[in-house]
Amino acid sequence: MKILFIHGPNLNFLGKREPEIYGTDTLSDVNSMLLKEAASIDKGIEPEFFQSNSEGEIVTKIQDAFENHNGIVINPGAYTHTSIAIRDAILSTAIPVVEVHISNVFKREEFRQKSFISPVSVGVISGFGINSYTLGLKAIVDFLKDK
Ligand code: CA2
Repeated sequence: MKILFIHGPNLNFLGKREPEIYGTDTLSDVNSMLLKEAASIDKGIEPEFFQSNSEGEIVTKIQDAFENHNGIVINPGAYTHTSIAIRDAILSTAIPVVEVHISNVFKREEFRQKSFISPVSVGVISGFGINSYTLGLKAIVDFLKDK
């Protein structure tokens, strides 16, 4: 089972800025944690990691996942609240997607409470720090196993 993790814009700064909101773990810590978690769930899970600050690169990565990956866990970062292009890419590939956020976007500014991605996702996990990613992994794996 191939799972693609997509980290959107500015998440390469994780652990380096704004620790009060996003914590002190770096993106590479998150990816290592996910590799361990995946192996402990099922050795057949093959995670792949991708980070980009560019909307077009994220769209292309989602298109490339077509017929190559079984599921996607995405933190679209600020593109969550703006990107019809990422939403359309998810719709066109029809790959099951779980949307994750480190912070609870519903407790923050009003503009963060609108997501263009949630309506085309299987579900959303928001507010559990970096654990949102492990919960996202479990959610996509369970969803794919039940399918
Ligand atoms: O809570 C989340 O995971 C967000 O997707 C993070 C985005 C934000 O625009 C969304 O509304 C919610 C921002 C990512 C910025 O990541 C940083 C991490 C560390 C330091 C600075 C930025």
